[in-house]
Amino acid sequence: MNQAPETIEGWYALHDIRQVDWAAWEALSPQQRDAAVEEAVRHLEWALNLQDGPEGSSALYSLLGHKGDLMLLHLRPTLKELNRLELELDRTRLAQVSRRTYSFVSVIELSTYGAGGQKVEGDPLDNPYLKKRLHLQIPGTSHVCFYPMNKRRGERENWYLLPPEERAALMRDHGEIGRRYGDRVTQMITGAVGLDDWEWGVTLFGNDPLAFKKLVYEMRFDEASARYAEFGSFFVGVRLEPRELPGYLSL
Ligand code: 76R
Repeated sequence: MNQAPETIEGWYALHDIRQVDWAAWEALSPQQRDAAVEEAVRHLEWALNLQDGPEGSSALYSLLGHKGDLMLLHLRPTLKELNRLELELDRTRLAQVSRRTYSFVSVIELSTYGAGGQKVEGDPLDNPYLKKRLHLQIPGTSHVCFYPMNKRRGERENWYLLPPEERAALMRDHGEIGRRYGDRVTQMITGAVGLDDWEWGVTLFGNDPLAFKKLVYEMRFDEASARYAEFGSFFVGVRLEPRELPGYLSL
């Protein structure tokens, strides 16, 4: 049997995407809208300032396009904490005039391909480099790009039937391209096998959205993606602070 690569897991991640029903929003009275805005800001500040628990990181983004208006990204040590965050949001008036158009449940994942397939000895959280990635503090960059992906399991091309050395070589080339964008893009790979409908979530953070385009385009030509990657929908957004929400909702 082919051996699965060892993976190291960090915080759980929830990508929570909501679309505001603007007609329902406009149908509220000005007092109801004010109360809804105040409540939403309070909820977001509670979540983003980590008042729900001791550890994690959260951010809010305004999305472009038809797939959603707002994306909340939460990283927490347990699924229970993520569940509470979504339920608390569901109870707000803003959520009652919104629809959830997409969500993705996954967990920050480091595979050991980067370490040449070597086993990571001891507690990975004792290693400052690994800890920083497993317990990622979401960077304060102005843009985000998120998409789910699979590695192909077709009749002709099947990632999961490749020998480990071949996968490691492909991931080395992949990492090499990625590292060239390291100064412009922070990447977070989250594993979703057994948790959601795709195998991974790719979340990219940066100040220049063109860097996302160039990075993803360049990777399309790299064998690991060219031959084996399958992609879901792409979501792109700009960072929004909770205090900007009243302006956002009254545009
Ligand atoms: O973790 C590391 O830095 C080691 C090298 C590395 C691994 C193991 C790495 C580096 N990635 C790894 C794993 Mn990646 N990554 C993607 C995408 O759009 C596409 O074509 C693919 C989507 C992007 C844009 C990207 C960016 N990577 C993975 C895995 C798990 C595979 C497995 O286990 O089989 C996936 C699905 C995936 C996909 N990758 C990097 C980047 C970038 C920017 C880097 C450099 C990171 C850095 O220098 O900090």
